[in-house]
Amino acid sequence: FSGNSRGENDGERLMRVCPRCEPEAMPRVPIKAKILLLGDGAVGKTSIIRRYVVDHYSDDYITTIGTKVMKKDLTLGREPNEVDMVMQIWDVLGQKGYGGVQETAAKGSQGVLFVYDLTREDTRRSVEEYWMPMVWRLVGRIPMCFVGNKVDLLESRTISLEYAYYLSQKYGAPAVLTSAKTGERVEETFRALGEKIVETIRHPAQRLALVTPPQEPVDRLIRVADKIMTDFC
Ligand code: G3D
Ligand code: MG
Repeated sequence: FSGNSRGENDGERLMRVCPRCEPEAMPRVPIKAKILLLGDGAVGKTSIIRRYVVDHYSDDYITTIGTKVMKKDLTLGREPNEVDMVMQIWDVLGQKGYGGVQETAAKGSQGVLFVYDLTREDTRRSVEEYWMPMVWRLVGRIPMCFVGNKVDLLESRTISLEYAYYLSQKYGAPAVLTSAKTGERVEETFRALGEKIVETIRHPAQRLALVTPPQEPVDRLIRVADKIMTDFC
């Protein structure tokens, strides 16, 4: 379109004539992200979520029945590129065999925290042998973060840090040592996952569900309970 004698276009002319007609800043639309916490029973998933969402830790053990969902708003990045995120955090019953409940919860998630207990080696093995294959089979390689929890119980961190480093190198994902009890690195963990999600949205990679070994046969009773809860959830 045409310029005037000053060489301005229409928009520039409008701004000069009516300086208050600046285009309004676009409202920031928050990104909604479904986050999943997965890991064996009693590794601290519920405690980590409680610490992050309500900043509270309780020694009263409450077994999660089925699935519980909590919400947390956060702002990521730095000005002027801040991004608002609404995290929908899913706390899923972490017992092997309850595959139906876990699979229902896994669908549509954008990020996952794989939690293990630093004092129980078997829970760490399960992450690679059970939880990761399950997520990859259902939703592909979504952004993830490894969380070694209960760091407050360790006398020495050396071996745990080495293992976390190994995991992060192997899978190209952050690996952190946390304590839901003291709050150490809990917030950073969720933020790191949030950043990964934003990165993935900006630079999407093709998501593929991966081929994984067959599932272990599970106890019939668990299978029945799983079926009932899956229908219920
Ligand atoms: P889960 O949701 O993964 O099953 P929970 O695990 O959050 O219910 O926690 C299981 C137990 O571990 C609880 O203790 C809880 O208090 C404890 N726990 C969770 N996180 C931490 C942590 O960071 N440090 C320590 N020291 N304990 C933690 P109980 O004794 O009730 O079984
Ligand atoms: Mg729980």
